[in-house]
Amino acid sequence: MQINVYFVGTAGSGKTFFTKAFAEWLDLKKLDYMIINLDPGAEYVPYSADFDVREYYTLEDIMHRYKVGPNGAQIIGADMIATIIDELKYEIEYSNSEYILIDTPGQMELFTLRESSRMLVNSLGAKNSVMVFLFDPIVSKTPNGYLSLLFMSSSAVFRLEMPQIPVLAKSDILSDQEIEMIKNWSSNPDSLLSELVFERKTLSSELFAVLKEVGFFRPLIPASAITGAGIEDVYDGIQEIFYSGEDLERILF
Ligand SMILES: Nc1nc2c(ncn2[C@@H]2O[C@H](COP(=O)(O)OP(=O)(O)OP(=O)(O)O)[C@@H](O)[C@H]2O)c(=O)[nH]1
Ligand SMILES: [Mg+2]
Repeated sequence: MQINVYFVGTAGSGKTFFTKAFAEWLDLKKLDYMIINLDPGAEYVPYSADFDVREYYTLEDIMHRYKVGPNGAQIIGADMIATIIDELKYEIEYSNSEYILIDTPGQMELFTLRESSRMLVNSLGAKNSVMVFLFDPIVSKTPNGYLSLLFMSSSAVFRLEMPQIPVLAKSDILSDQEIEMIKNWSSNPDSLLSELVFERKTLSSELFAVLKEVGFFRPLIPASAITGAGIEDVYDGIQEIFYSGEDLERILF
């Protein structure tokens, strides 16, 4: 079975390095994979990509060709993903790898909100896809920051309609206490509610209740691309989604 693993998260949350660390872990397990870079703006990637969107276009090309600034170019670049789908699909089929690791563009909305990404996901197979969502460790340290990221991770599920594994990224820069505190918020929402600081109490507590009710709170997996901590748990999470016989619709809330 071919499994597509999308690494998604806010800018700088660690997607690219996590893709690399996950690939190295698959290497150790002697599992077959392919790495795909979908970020046309990446200056440097620490892995050797089997398919790199920058071979087709880069942010710089787009800025010159369409006379736009970096933000406009990012959006055009995200939409241009649609033009390389057939080629990418062919390469994936040709490689016959079990794991397809997909490093997505810097700003998460470039991937989660654009129609071309949905086309890509559907074309490569939505049913055999999973998203590893990286929670930025610094933002996650405050109750309001963590809740905001939870909204963003929920919107990615809502938009891309695939199961998600929530990961507390770069956990090596957090203390054990901080990791425990954030993990506790993710698995025990009421512990978070008591710490949230809001001016407009009603709105926030109602939104909170919806997230809780729908089941968006799920235990975060602390992980680090530097120490390798948690990578195996992420792998186990993927196995559970695809091989435990659980109903995928249920996992999608
Ligand atoms: N301490 C620590 N630093 C990390 C880890 N993962 C990534 N970093 C650092 O965080 C920075 C951003 O990491 P990237 O993997 O490039 O993040 P990204 O989400 O791909 O970033 P963009 O694609 O530019 O949005 C880099 O300087 C990395 O060295 C980690 O597990 N621990
Ligand atoms: Mg990146």
